[in-house]
Amino acid sequence: MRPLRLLLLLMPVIWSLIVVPSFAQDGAPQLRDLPVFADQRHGMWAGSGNGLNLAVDEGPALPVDEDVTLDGLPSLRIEVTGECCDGWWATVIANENWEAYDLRPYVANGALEFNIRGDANIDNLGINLRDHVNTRDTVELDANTVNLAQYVSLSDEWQAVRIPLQDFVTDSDFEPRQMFLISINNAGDVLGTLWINNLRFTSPDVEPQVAAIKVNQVGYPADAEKVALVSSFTPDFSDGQAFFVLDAMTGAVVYTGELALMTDFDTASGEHVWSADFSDFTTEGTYFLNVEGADESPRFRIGAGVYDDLLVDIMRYYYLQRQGIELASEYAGPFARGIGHPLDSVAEFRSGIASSQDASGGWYDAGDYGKYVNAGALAVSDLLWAYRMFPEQFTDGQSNIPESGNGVPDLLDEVRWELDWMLKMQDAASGGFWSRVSGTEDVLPDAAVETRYIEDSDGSRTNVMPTANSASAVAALAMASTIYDDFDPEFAATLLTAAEAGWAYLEANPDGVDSIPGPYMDNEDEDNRLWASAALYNATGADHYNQYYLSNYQSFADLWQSRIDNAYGVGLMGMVGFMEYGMSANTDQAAIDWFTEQYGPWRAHMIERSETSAWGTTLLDEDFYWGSNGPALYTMVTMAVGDTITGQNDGATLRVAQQTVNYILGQNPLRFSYVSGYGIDSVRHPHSTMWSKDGIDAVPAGVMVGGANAFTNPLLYSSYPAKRYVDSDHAWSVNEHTVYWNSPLVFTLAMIQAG
Ligand code: 9MR
Repeated sequence: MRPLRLLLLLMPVIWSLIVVPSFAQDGAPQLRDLPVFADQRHGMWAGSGNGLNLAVDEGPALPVDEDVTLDGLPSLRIEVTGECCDGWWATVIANENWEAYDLRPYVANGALEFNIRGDANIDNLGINLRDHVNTRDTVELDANTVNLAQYVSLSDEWQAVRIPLQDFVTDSDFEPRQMFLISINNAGDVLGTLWINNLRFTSPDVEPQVAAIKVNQVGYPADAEKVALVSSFTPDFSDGQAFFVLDAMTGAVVYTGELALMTDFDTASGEHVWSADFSDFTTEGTYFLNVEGADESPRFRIGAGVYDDLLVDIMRYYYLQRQGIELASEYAGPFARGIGHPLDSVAEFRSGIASSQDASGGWYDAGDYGKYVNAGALAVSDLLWAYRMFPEQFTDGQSNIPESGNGVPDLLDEVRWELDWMLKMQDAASGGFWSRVSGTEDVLPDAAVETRYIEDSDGSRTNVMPTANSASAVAALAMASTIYDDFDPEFAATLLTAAEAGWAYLEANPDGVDSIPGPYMDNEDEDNRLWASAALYNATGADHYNQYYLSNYQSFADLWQSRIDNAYGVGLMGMVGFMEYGMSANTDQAAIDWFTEQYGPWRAHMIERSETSAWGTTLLDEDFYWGSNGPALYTMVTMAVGDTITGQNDGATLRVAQQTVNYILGQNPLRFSYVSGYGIDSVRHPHSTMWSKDGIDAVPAGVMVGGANAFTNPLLYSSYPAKRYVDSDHAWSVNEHTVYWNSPLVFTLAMIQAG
């Protein structure tokens, strides 16, 4: 045999001997096993009928058998008794919170694997995978059913079973991006017992490589630092290698630079990362980047006002989230709809303490239809901070909402929609605030005609107005009163009166009133009280509020060291209290000095985090929790306000803000823009009941989702925190939107636009 031919024949062997081991150490990691059942049930249903009887536990679900184990793991027991006739039994096994699995990389060579033992005569089982795609005519679609008997002959001994995913998906329209349950059922009348252990998806393959060049897919202001990133699991590029900026219209090279290695191993992505700095290229236009060995980058713009449209759409998101109003097509385009949840105007109290209450208006919180006082207060605060700091960015007529043209900046009209609702959530007698309107229904808003409830009861407690939630409403209303005073003094006075009545409620309940269990439950009211006192001091100048603030602020010193939320978040508002006080008139010098002393090192630490991260944000690996895009942006709000309070003006905050926006808009390990409609590769399937069910194969532009989450969703394939994400409307822990995540993005974009 000729040597070359021998070499070619041996290539696969050489490849596996040389390249694969090196991949394992320096390269893409092996795809994680995705759990279905290991030692606990998550989502599951089981049932039987017509003469067959499947043993079930409460749920109903398959029993977990702790006595029949393998490798220290229990098993799921399928125990069928009865008479044969036309009987059936079935079970479906989902996972955490019934969220979707992203099986795409597993499909080529992966498998559903498990161990099994049992009676030989119960092997005639159908096993299938089911997806869930709201935008398809058939929302839930089964792949091909396989029969267990094709893969194993059952016996009393444990046997390992491997069912290739190809057997399920070949010639099927099944959508592996949104697999959400496994179904197992009898394929005939079979009786007996079997046990399934360690059910999981596996693959011999490694994690897929995302396209190497990462840019902000919207673009960069001409005078901003413009540093794109190039990254890959293996060292595919080199320090000093040329990169090119090309004009998208002509294809001409307009700038040449050199890649600079940032890190050999970035723990957020598992990749080598290089930077491509073209900051000194400032000519307006549309461009893309090229590097030899990589696909060309998505297009991006350089110029003035690159975020103008984006800012408007992100504001318009709130209009589209409005409850209690018909959205006319003139303003909502294809997303026009009738009044959602019309019975909010006669909401009932869960405790039945009183007759109905008008709780209409405000924004739906997120992909669900809840309306929450503390989450809303945070969104209001961010949006009003944006106006307070950068008023020239917000004009009347800017966002095509019904109030456009009324002489008031559209942003303030929009926020007023929420404030009016918040006022309705206040109890006139005590001044306290009920915390939420719940009652999510899985239908379009205008079809949601069931009674909605103000949640005010918890066991024997009735008419509960939690003090943490009440204090957050007080703070938001007090802050708003100072801003609306310029446009509508009467409304501003109403807001202030409500805020002061709310403060009286807080004073009447010094020991606090606990929350109602459920979303955004918050039993620590001190931070909200601090926030409220500062906002009321700013609004009134009354010494009483000043004294409260001065007596309490130092007990929040640990916020400057806290790693949680970087700055603030729902239920964690002490930092915003500092911000409110710092921006007030006639402040106590010692309190301002204290702020300045604490803020300096905190700010330096945040800048250091940004400089240390290849991706330029302040997120540490441990910050990739539910809604990670939020804290990255909250940090920017705190830095911008903190800089103003302390007179800091070195440009670092703007730089970090730009990098954070770059990250959100596609300069991230997934090369993915987390804002719908902005970027060639951007969010298309946010978790949202109304946009999933409206029959429109598109979602509004300007919706930012929560982003990578390494903690609560074990169904995502990547081993690296910044890649734990899937654009699936069935994956709410990574792909939901909220009013309090879009809000710091409004702020941060306004900051960048203001320059
Ligand atoms: O943002 C919330 C996150 O921190 C929690 O872990 C999660 C589970 O309780 O809930 C998130 O908030 C959701 C809220 O409960 C309901 N509206 C949508 C919110 C965003 O997903």
